[in-house]
Amino acid sequence: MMTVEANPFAFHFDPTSVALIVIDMQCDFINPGGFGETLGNDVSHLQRAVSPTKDLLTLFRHKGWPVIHTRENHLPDLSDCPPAKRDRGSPSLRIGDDGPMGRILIRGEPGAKIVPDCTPIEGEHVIDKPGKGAFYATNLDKILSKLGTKSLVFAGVTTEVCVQSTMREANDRGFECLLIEEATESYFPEFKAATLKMIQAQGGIVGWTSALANFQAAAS
Ligand code: TIU
Repeated sequence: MMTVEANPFAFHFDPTSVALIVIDMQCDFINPGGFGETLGNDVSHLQRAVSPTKDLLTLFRHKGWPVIHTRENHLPDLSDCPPAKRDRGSPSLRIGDDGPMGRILIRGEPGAKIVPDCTPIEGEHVIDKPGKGAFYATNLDKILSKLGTKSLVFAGVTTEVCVQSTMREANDRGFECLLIEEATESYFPEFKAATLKMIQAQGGIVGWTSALANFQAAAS
């Protein structure tokens, strides 16, 4: 077992049953001109998560531990996009509209791709998902079961939307979940801070958080 100095207390994991899940590190959320910006967000906040996520990827690849990437997107005909999602609010462009990085949040378009620093490599799993949580309408549960995963290390964006939705469901499904604090960001710094606190509260009600350096120290 390996032990990470974490919050609210130490996180123990077996290196034979750990996996990294990197949530939605896509141009549509992180770069100007994508889905995130159409919603009125300042996307520059998310850039901070890129380098720490790259460091985590490097560590897992070096160790030979499994890596799963997710991408939020929709089929070109929008058949997997609930009208309630596309029609909500007054974004500058809606899902499926043409934008500077191709059609907004559509599979295969430049905006839906993972940012270059976090690009998946051969052998890593890539899951396309229509929802915020990564278990809904995907084969994530089958992948994790095949891998024999028990502990999930989380990185990605945004902290309180797709990362938290996925982490909460993973916790319900019996996984021990650790979110790496520097490797996640929100458009709203106060929402990131609140999410970390929510995870840590009540004796780790849905998991743990830790600094990247603490995870790196434990894994070395
Ligand atoms: N809007 C926002 O904060 N997030 C999303 O829509 N998707 C993800 O978090 N990936």
